[in-house]
Amino acid sequence: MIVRQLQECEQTERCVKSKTWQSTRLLLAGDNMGFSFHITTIYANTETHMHYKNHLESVYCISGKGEIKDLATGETHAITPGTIYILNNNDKHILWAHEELSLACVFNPPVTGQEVHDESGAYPAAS
Ligand code: 9YT
Repeated sequence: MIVRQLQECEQTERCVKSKTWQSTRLLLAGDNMGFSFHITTIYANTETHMHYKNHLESVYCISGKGEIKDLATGETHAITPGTIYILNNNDKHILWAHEELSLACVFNPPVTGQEVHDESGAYPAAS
């Protein structure tokens, strides 16, 4: 069994910071669970372009207010507490945080630890 605490992990290299977000990776590839689990904060009044070509991701909104645009269809969806969006087609998207967003994110395959977006909004493929 593995037991970890968000507030403790935030003080370690599990907490990765980028321009528009920070993410604490509570569960990583090295834990051999087949997925990774992160608590992500998206800073208020930001726009993040993402395209996880090498990963599937599910994102559950714990708190805050935002909006997501599916760039394949042009559709936008409100993100509010209780919303989950599931990038089952490696969907290219834009995420706006109208208020600070707290999100629970699951990646398959799991990320290894220090990934930040490349210029296309992706993380490298698992080796
Ligand atoms: C929602 C999203 O993908 N935000 C970017 C950070 C990502 N959740 C991560 O690496 O934890």
